[in-house]
Amino acid sequence: MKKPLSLIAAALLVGTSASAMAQIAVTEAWVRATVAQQPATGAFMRITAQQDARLVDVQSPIAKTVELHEMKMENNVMKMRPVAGIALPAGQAVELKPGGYHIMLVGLTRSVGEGDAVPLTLVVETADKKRESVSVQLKARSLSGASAASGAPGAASHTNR
Ligand SMILES: [Cu+2]
Repeated sequence: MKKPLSLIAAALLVGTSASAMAQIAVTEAWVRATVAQQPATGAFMRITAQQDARLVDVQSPIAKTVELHEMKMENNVMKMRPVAGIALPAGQAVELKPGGYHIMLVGLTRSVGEGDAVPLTLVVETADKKRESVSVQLKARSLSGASAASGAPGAASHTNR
């Protein structure tokens, strides 16, 4: 899923009119703080695109790979699987949250303490296949601080590799 940043920059340069931009708004972005040696963690946020778009890739300097995941109940078991992209319908807030779609930071290169700011780059593709990247700062919250919102058995089931 990794794309060299230089390619993205090039795509942005040749992108013609500003109206073709997806104009992404990201709010309530946070990442789950980790405990020692934890290899992966989840990132969550609310994304609103002004035009139909898809979140197709994510990068972070603190993770070797970043995956898009979907979590849902199947036969009473909460399952998580990678997805190729997440649809961002125009003008509609899409929530990435525990128990639903989320961003998975895999192969953490450092631990994430509560209150840390973690940089993330979202790569979004518009309907006309133009890509743009959006920089986001995630605020690290502890498990308890996140109140495990939807009661997802979250972190424990994030071991599918
Ligand atoms: Cu996950």
